[in-house]
Amino acid sequence: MSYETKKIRNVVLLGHSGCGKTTFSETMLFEAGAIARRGRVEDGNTVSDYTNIEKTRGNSIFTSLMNANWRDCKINIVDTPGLDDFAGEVVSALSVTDTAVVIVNGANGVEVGTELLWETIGDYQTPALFVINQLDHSKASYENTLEQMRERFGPNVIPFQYPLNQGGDFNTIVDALRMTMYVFGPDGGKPEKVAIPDSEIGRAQEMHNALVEAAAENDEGLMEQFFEAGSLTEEELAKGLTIALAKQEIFPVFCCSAINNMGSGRIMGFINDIAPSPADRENKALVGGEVLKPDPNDATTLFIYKTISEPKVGNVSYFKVFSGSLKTGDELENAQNRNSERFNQIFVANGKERTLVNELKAGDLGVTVKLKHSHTNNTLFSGSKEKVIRPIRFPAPKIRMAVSTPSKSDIEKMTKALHILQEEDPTIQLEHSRELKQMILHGQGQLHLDIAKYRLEKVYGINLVFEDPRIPYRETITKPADAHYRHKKQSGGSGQFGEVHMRIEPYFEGMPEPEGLTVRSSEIEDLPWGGKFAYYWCIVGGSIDTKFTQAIRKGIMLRMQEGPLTGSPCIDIRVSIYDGKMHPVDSNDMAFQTAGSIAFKQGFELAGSQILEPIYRLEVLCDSEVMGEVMSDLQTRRAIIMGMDTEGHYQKIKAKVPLAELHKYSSSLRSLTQGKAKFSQEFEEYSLVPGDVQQRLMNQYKGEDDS
Ligand SMILES: Nc1nc2c(ncn2[C@@H]2O[C@H](COP(=O)(O)OP(=O)(O)O)[C@@H](O)[C@H]2O)c(=O)[nH]1
Ligand SMILES: [Mg+2]
Repeated sequence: MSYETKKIRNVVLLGHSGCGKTTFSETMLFEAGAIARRGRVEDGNTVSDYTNIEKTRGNSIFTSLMNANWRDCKINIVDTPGLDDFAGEVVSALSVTDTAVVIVNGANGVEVGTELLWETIGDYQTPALFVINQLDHSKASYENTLEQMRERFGPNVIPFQYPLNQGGDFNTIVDALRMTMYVFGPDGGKPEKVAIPDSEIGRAQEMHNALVEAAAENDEGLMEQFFEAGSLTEEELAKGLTIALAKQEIFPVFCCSAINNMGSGRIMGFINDIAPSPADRENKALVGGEVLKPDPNDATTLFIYKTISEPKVGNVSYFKVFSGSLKTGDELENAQNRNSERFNQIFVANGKERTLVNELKAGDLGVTVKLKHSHTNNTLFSGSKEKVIRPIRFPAPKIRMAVSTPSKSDIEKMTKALHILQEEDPTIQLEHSRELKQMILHGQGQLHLDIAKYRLEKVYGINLVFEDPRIPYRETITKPADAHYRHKKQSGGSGQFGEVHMRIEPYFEGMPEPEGLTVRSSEIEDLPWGGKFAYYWCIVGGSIDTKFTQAIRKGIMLRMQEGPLTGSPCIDIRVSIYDGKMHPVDSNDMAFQTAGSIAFKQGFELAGSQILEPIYRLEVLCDSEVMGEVMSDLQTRRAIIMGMDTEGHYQKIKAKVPLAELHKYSSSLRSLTQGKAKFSQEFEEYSLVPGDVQQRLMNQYKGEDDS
């Protein structure tokens, strides 16, 4: 059955790892009759955590799409992992959903994950409601949790319910929106509706008035009505709440014990009645920020927000129909690569279960298999006018690790498997670094990479080895030097002879011509590894024929590529060839290439040669209580603190840190601050390494060179 856009609700479950998202999704499916029996995370039989690795680990690692019919609506439920390492899964879910259900663990209060996710919800401006879960927990405190939420997320956090009891006996919720009370039986499920006892009326009424006021505030007509009548009708209230929710002017708070199946039904009712359908949200979905209305009669525009690879099936693509509708057999064009794709089968999903459907209308989420040319972030469209959905901005990598396999014969298999992982998870990036002679895997954190390693072993039978990634150092010089070298080889057959005299200088933009030399020709180029190389031909009197210009240059470039100090590329150097000698027979390209290379090396070592290291701009956001630890740790990493600031609830530390000191920083920061910090890093510049570091690197290279 296909649903009209207005009858669709796309909901994403967000929250700190372990707060109960997956358990909550299970109760939603059960309450809606989509499953006959509730699974448990501990038993590895929930709909959402269906992959082996999730069952083994007992927590979610991938987003999972599920759906349930509630009254006349279809609720698409996207369950997400709570750990920051899987932030990529969260942003892809937020790019296709219209309401965020933020689950907070009533026993732990607001946790780091909740705070980090709140920032991301803010970036997407997604309407959000809160569910205080685990109210059956012995340590549960609704009051403390609510207070922390208000403190952290602001005055728009508005309670719609409160528990009459908490802890092991929890079974009663006062609903201030409906002004009624729900009492659950021992097995949870459908509660009994009873009147609010007199002792609670005052508190409930006060809560009710506050949410009526909040609803009225966002619509002039309602405001007038509210001032005139002092209240709103049920219908007006619903209208006001829908507007306020869609504008992120209110963040309703509900109560729940997902493990005991108490509370999810009411929340689904609220989602059905009040939460926005795809048609109610102004969606600047198109590249360029234009709005695309989810009009089912419009041409079809579809966006792939996730791809997984399944044995025996191949690619499974998860998508949202942003406009028009999709029918079985439809052929769409891929906006990114112009290929045409035929949708032979379209499905709705419940975890790993997929059910065939004939049609999906604008706003709906679905699945298809075996698309040949389409990937995550691709838009597919019908009709002549191409529309491109704004790609998901995945978080930048936070950790890098060199990878290899014990058996060389497995390298190709490993690369193929890593590319499949990358297709499934764009926050995993594989880099073939010819410079570092390593394959580097970039990810969001140690756990993220460990999961990739685990999957390569279990799914693809490849034993992945992690090694410390090398640092892309650079070499340069700090003062001018002259050098010359005569290459002479006369052993049986054709000999080799070439002599080159050169001046080598640090290159900088706008530097004066080489003193005392006559420049015949010059070229300045951008080096593939960054920086500049200036090559000047200053030969007068023909001591070296110009036909050898490029051979000498080639010799120098080979040495520039693998500098004398650590074998790292050299940057920002000017070489002026001003004299030399030739032999009428034995001079050839090879002779002058060799002479150029060795003369350059000698000159380089006389010119105050220095190693440069990549410096990253680091921004650490942390709770003020852990700022001291973060700062002193940064000092042990040769960091230069550039400034401190506050950002919302966080202290922000800006620093410049050598990449060499940032290896596994994500794990150290997490353990140093118990997860109460997050960071971003970006390449900033190259700068000279300190003397002791230079010496250590040169000794190390020499050691490698000698071995
Ligand atoms: N006491 C209690 N435990 C819960 C509740 N909801 C979930 N849990 C437990 O909390 C743990 C994490 O649950 P899960 O649904 O995987 O959380 P997620 O990481 O947010 O998806 C599991 O052991 C659940 O059984 C609840 O309402 N009360
Ligand atoms: Mg989960």
